[in-house]
Amino acid sequence: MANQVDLSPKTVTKPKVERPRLYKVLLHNDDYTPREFVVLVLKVVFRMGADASHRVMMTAHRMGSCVVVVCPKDVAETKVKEAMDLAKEAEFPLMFTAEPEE
Ligand code: TYC
Repeated sequence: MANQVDLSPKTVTKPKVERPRLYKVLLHNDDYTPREFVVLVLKVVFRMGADASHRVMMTAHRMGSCVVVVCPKDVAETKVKEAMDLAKEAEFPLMFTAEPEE
């Protein structure tokens, strides 16, 4: 009969809420870029304060690299490009990369 149509859902859909993967921006050491320039880039591009930018620069200097920030992929890639553009313009080999967080 028309009034006995089973209208109950036939499937159960599990909500799949996946967080967008975060990316880390890494600063890499080199032998040529002046320390003051690295600090300037960290301040201007990553809006870091004097103490934090100096600490991150020194960590990269001593350890070879340092995580600058963890953020969504598009932000990470934009920051890397802005920082590398400044370095290229100043003709320093300073390197930033972005990679997915584990
Ligand atoms: N090692 C550079 C020097 O001695 C300074 C430097 C620090 C360069 C950190 C890059 O990511 C870097 N002039």
